[in-house]
Amino acid sequence: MKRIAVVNDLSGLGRCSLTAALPVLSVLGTECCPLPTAILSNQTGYDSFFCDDFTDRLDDYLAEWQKLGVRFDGILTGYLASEAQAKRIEAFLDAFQTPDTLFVCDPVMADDGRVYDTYDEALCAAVARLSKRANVITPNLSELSLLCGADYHALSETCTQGKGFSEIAALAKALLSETLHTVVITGVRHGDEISCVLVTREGETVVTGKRFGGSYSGTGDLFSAVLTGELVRGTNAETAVRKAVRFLEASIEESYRAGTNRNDGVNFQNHLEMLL
Ligand code: PXL
Repeated sequence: MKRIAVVNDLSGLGRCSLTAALPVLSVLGTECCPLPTAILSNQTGYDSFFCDDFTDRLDDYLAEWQKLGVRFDGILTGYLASEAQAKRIEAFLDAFQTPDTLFVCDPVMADDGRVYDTYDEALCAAVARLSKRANVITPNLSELSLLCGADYHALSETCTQGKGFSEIAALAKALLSETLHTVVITGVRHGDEISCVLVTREGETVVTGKRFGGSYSGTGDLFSAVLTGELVRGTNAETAVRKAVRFLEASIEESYRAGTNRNDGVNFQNHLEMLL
């Protein structure tokens, strides 16, 4: 069975990070091995939360994994708490990333053109370093702009009019390297639709779904988990992205109709069978 290390936090409420990755990767027939970065009572979008940062425990945790000689077919990283934590994750990659490992980095930093309050310049620089050693990255439009030094507002304006895809694809293409072979720009909104732009060495593909309501907690984590599980199993990138988009579309539609609070995440559980 393929084994995937997921570097992310465990949030009791919010259906995001590890509580999103675990069921998705399991349904996809892969073993999800959490490397927990923090334990939270609930994700940070709620008015208040308890957070136990796990950074200081990571070295001991990883020492045991090294003793066991464990190998991973895939590594997926998401939200990071601090630059110090990012440095430990880089050390984890130094020890566990091999030429046979697929490293998927969700370069979480920003949304709607705004860098998250908890992300300072040093942490954003660390995320950019992680992105450079990844094989696959899944930035949203704000994160793509940061990684490319592009103007988010101009880019988002062209997208709103539904004609910005070639511009986005050109930016993503410039990021491709010997290591980085796939960029998926997620959540590009235009009218009542939302698209993902997939850019590989072979070319670009736009996958579009219907948009329901605003943004919900955890959708990026569900997306990156589906993508990672499928790619590690050998599915081609376009099929993997289409599967992820359809799964998210169904989960978000159900949540929208049920009036689910955005902080509680989406009702993905009834749609896991789409991934079987
Ligand atoms: O997936 C988003 C996410 C993950 N982890 C934590 C968060 C959030 C979103 O706000 O707060 C702790």
